[in-house]
Amino acid sequence: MNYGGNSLRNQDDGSRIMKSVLIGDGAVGKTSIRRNYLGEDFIEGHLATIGVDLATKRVLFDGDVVKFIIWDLAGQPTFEKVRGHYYQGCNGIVLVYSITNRESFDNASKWLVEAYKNMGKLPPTIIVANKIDLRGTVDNEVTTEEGEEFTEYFMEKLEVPAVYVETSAKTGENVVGAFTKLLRMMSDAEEGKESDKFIG
Ligand code: G3D
Ligand code: MG
Repeated sequence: MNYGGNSLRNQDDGSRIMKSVLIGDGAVGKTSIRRNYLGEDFIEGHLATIGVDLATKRVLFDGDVVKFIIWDLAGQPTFEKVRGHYYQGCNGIVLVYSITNRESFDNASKWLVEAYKNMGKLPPTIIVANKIDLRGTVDNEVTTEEGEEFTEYFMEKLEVPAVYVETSAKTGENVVGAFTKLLRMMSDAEEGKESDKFIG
């Protein structure tokens, strides 16, 4: 079975397909971010047996219509085995934690290691610090500096293009900006691969 991959083309209309996967602890806002980004007009499905949501939408990117697929993985450890499958063929990763939940930040590296184990070399990744509308309302919140430092460390350690972004799925702040950055990185990575073919 083919769940997607690089340089995929939609069989219906030839448009590009980009596939990303949302990871992170439960309740950090993964589903909210995805819904906020995709708006009302998206197709969603749920694979109850393995706890995976799938949403897809045609988005305009670089003047091109792109079929953007977002897998939203359930955080339950019981699903760990089946989850591996959904990393395959992803062109981008969205790792989410909540600035109001330090544990979700501490677990961020575990999520990336899981992705790394399943994918080998990681595709472009955005590290999303969500719930910034709640800044200043909780003790021990995760700071911007910590998020940036983690992103730097991870980029060097796993040699992956990554950016740090702060969002609020509640107010919608920077949600579109975050996905636009990811699409840009995904597209650049794909073009890099294409041009490698000609150089090599
Ligand atoms: P998940 O998919 O990662 O498990 P959800 O997380 O998207 O289901 O969100 C978990 C809860 O956090 C939800 O609240 C949701 O409304 C809230 N939430 C998500 N993003 C934000 C945000 O940016 N700011 C604030 N203040 N809340 C957010 P409920 O109460 O429905 O469980
Ligand atoms: Mg969810």
